[in-house]
Amino acid sequence: MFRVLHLADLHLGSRPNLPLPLQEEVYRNRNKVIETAVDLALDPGQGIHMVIIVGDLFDNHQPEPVLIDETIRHLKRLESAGIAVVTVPGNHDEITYIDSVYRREAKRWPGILVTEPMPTLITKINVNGDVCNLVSMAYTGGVSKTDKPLANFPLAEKQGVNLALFHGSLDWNTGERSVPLDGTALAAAGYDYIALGHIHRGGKRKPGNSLANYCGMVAGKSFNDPGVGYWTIVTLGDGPARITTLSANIRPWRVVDMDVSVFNEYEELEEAIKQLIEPEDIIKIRLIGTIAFDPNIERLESSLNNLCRYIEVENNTEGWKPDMVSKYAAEPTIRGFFVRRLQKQLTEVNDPEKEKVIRKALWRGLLALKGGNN
Ligand SMILES: [Mn+2]
Repeated sequence: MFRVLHLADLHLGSRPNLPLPLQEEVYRNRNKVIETAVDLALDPGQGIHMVIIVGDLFDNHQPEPVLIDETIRHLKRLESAGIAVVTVPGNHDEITYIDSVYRREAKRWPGILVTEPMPTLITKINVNGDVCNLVSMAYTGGVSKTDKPLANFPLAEKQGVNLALFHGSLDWNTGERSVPLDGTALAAAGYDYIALGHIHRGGKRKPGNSLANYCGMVAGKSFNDPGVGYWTIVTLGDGPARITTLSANIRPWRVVDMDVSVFNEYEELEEAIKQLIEPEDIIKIRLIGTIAFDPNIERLESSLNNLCRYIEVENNTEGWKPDMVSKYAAEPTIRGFFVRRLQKQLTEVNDPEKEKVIRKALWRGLLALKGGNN
């Protein structure tokens, strides 16, 4: 039996889209995720025997030299402790280029560095008394044949644990740019555990009797790519593969949807947001629902920004509250005339794109008629 820390998509060296100096601070802190991962693997309480990095360890193929040195230093700590380390290049840190970090540093890279361009039985290693048959590949532009989903997988060995590592996707019909994997062929290969990278939000799949799993990105890099916030540990060689997760205690990029339909004025909205933000937050508030007042995004952001590390507010509301619009429409005023005119257009339009434009015009027009700089 052995326990594996399954890592992928750490994207070390990714620079967050935040204002300086916060950007630099978050960048430096986020790069420490490799040190934290190695500390976890070395924690005797975890009983980890092997660490696998299934692609996109770095955010690009030429990370800054300091980051390379630090990463190698931490991976060496694993090697020194007798923990097996396997690194698979991904699509961000592609091995394809002549100046790729994995070509330049191949000689001093700790543990096993996968370089074969097509699915191959890389090696058989002894892990905590078990034979581990390792199948993997390193996507190499112009050499790896990925015009069709990969289907040519070496069959599982009869003896030992069969572990496959792919920075690719079983979900390629969703249109993502990735190394496509044929699920039927993968099921037929009969591996015990298929460790996947590439899909940052994580998720399990069941090709045949195998267990495939995207461990996901532990530490997020943006509001759109917020990370899963947990470590993935897999137990192998003792019955079917078992996955356990462990909270990484990494501050997430928080995204909160707030329905503004219940508020009657700006001050109520501002107060409600104040109640939910924490001092350590890097947070995005998405306003949804219908609205009865001008949410004034700039005013919100500037009055809330010193209550946390960073706040972004996005107006995703559908527009004005219907009862408010009806009330305006009944007025014998220019505003009433404007609303009636746009309402008429809304009943006549049958193109959804044009309808969007009219709703936007109703929104902007009413803001303008309330005065101010709109
Ligand atoms: Mn990735």
